Amino acid sequence: MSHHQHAVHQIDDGRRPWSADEFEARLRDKGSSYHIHHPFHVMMAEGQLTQAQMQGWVANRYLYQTAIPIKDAAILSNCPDRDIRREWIERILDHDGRLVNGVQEPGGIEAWLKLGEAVGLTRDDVTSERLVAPAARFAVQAYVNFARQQPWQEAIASSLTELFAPHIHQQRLDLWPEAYPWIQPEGLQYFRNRLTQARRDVQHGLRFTLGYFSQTRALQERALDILQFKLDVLWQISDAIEKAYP
Ligand code: AHQ
Repeated sequence: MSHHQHAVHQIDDGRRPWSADEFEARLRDKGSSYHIHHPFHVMMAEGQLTQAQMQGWVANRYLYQTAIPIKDAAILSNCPDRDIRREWIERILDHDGRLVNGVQEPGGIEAWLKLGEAVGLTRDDVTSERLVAPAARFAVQAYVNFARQQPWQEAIASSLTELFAPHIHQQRLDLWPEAYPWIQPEGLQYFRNRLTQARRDVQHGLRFTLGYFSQTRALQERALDILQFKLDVLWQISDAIEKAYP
């Protein structure tokens, strides 16, 4: 081992990085603080939300959805690696919609507005952001600023809450038709789209994170802290909605 490599390990007091399997298991263990376990989401899954609470959730989460392309563009602007940019740009197009053979796809943000109409909100109720709670806005902004200010590798790691997202999207698709028969079924298309998009996103994000952050134990622990930060962002959004719509 060259002197330099030895020096790096000394900075990490010589602790060996975890194996890729152990590192991935520790990332996945953080799923216990995913917002699917937040009381508001538990009430949602149990069919206990009123229409006002569901409308509040859709209107507040709109802010998060519109922030995703901004967040992902911030990562692109910080990333010098063309191959990674080629993959990452797909996330923006998922939300803004692709032009396919001259036909403009609506995209995820439009699908979210359709969800708003499906729960009885007008487009203006949602796009005006007048139903957005201050703390939800602050949590979303914290995520966008993280992607702007932190190294692009860290912003990629922060997207890994999507390890747990397919489950929550599937849960809505399974439960809402019976729990919330008043919600127009076409509004659920957003969740159907995310089942495949989140899985594709995670394959890329997880592969990158397991590689880059496994250089040292300290980097692996940093990745866990980054994931916890993003879990806290999502948890805080649910806190804000729960407080605004008791
Ligand atoms: O609809 C969601 C979405 O487009 C994204 C992008 C991704 C990211 O880059 O952080 N995270 C994410 C999530 C979406 N939906 C959330 C939900 O509960 O509906 C889950 C959320 C995530 O798990 O981070």
